[in-house]
Amino acid sequence: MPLSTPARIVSELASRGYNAEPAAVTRLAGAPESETALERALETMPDDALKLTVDHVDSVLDRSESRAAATSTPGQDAETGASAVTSATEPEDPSVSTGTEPPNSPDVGDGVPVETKGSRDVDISKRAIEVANDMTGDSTGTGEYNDFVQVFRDRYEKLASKLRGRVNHRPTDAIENMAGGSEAALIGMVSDIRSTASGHWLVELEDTNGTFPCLVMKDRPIADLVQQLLLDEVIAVDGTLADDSGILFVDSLHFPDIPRTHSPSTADRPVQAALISDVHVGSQEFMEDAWHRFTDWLHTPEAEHVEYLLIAGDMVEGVGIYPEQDKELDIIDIYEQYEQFSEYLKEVPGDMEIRMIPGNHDAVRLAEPQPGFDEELRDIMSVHDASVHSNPALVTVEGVTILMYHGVSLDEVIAELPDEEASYEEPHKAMYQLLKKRHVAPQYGGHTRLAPEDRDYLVMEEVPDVFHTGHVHKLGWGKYHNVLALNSGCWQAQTEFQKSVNIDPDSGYAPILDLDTLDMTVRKFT
Ligand code: D5M
Ligand code: FE
Ligand code: ZN
Repeated sequence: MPLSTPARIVSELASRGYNAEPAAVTRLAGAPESETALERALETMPDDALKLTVDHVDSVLDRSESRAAATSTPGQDAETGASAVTSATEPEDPSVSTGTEPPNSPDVGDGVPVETKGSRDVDISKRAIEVANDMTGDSTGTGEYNDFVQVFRDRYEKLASKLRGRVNHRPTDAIENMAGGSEAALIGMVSDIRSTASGHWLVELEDTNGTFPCLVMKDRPIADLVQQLLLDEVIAVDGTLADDSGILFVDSLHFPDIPRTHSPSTADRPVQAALISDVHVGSQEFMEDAWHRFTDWLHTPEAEHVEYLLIAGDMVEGVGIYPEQDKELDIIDIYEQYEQFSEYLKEVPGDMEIRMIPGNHDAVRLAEPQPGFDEELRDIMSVHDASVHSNPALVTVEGVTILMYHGVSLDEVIAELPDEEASYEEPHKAMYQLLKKRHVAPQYGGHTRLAPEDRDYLVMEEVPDVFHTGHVHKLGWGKYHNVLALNSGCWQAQTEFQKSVNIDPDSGYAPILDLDTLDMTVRKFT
């Protein structure tokens, strides 16, 4: 049997009762004569060793550099691989300390490859996880015009219901018939935003009965709010009708928003979740060594409370996502990318509960909501009993409701809104805007594509306790009306495209959330 793929090497090792470091498997797979190299490596392994290490494979392959030498940088502990550990409870003030615990991975060669056992003492009977808003398998949309009408109607209804208590609104066609000069309010979807010749703002709102023009004067404080508007979001306005009742002069503007009184739920025991995204397996820039350090760390007593792993999309690099992307692919076959991703998932302690949603690099439709893959891919990714949900999905972990959304709309929010409200440097602030609009992808037709379904799965009907996104490859978090917004960075080093547009990704960080306090600690594995 030719040992051409990592999966075959792993099963060959397992059949002989050995574990292996994943990097050792990769090295063997890449060797010109992998079968011979594997035999030589096993023959020359120390008698008491049960795990084939990358160093050992390197010595067999006569490679000059070892993994530790290749990856250590000043300030890191090449021996433990744990590197610098960043720990912070306040986003503004991340204190840095250095990891001291060596990853302790007592391996038991029982035929389960690249899995370590026995270092974690967890009681899985205390676990509780529920998922809502997962539309996988329930897609009804045909992409016809009527579906769009239906989904926008549903969006309007759901978001208008959040605004009804705040204004005494009338439908657009009734407002046209009100007396000039009277007070009026309406709730509508933003269908146009224009500045007038004299610099005021004309915002057109649409409800199920028609549209109505609303004027925001440039010198009013609410003019700043117009800068935050996106097309297709639902807002309420209050104001005075012009003499001919043809336009509303706006006095106040309201977003559906998160109530300031929101009081998040917490777990009733010390338990943690690692919230990551954008692994990009299959890309030449996938940071394999950082990933190994992360999964090694998960096996240490220090990570004993980390019982959940949530991955917010872009598990693999995908194929044909961006022009010229193929030049930076390490694995060109999409199925092989998922198979390799599964190998990396196997490194995660077997007792951990894993939940994932797709992103724009994954092999599902790009239009949102994205279903949680087809049977075949779910099967490939089922190595760890991991579950896949749709993008977005609402995952409640021991009482803490986490809205998982990949985050393509963040590019849109950042492009459209002023820098102080949304920037790549502070991705959590762009997330605040989505929370305020109670919709994960308000504006349709730019970066974000929409698949019309019988209802709008992208509306935030329920207030989440935590909002978890990825996509922009920047790490940032903060609280908005008591909701923790976290954008989780990535496991991919800077790509050629990112270099060309000056995106400096935050790679190799694992944000760890205390589910009992909603405090965050960020660990760095590069
Ligand atoms: O995208 C990561 C980030 O980089 C996200 O903000 C989009 C942006 N990006 C990356 N590559 C491209 C290209 N080729 N065109 C436009 N924008 C890009 P991700 O989708 O996770 O790779
Ligand atoms: Fe990504
Ligand atoms: Zn993405």
